[in-house]
Amino acid sequence: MSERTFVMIKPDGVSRRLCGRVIARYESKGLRLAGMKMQIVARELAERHYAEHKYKPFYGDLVDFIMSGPSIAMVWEGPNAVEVVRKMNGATNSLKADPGTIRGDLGLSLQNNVVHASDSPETAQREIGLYFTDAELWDYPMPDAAWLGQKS
Ligand code: 3AN
Repeated sequence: MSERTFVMIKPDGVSRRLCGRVIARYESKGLRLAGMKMQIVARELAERHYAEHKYKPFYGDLVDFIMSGPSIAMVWEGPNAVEVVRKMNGATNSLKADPGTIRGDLGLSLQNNVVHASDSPETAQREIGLYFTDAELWDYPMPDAAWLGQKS
């Protein structure tokens, strides 16, 4: 069954000009891009996004970092999209992320770890709702979907 997940290319990924490479990985995997938006995240949105980390020591730095420059919010769709994207992104700490993952190949930092992705379908729903309206998400045919094992 198709699933949607929320993904963000963080300010470090944008400023290091890694957007194309990150997006190409998800596309090549066979996921469908359902929505995309570039912005400097407002403080209120950043705080809502990272509410679960509110009492962690790194919360302030995390919120400041995510607002430090433009980021790209995206919704990717496909079978098991949440788990698939988490695996492709690799471990939170880029220093420990396996080679072959986005963080393992493109990062060296714990905080500046290039991408964010939802950690469960429930989180995905919440995060998609924070960044996108229904009208900003798109459904369209994928001619190669059968080859990729997807219905459409
Ligand atoms: P993930 O992004 O892999 O889901 P989370 O949700 O545990 O990781 O953490 C959210 C973000 O907070 C991470 N992407 C990272 O930028 C930052 N972070 C997590 N743990 C730490 C830490 N111990 N020190 C500094 N920043 C951290």
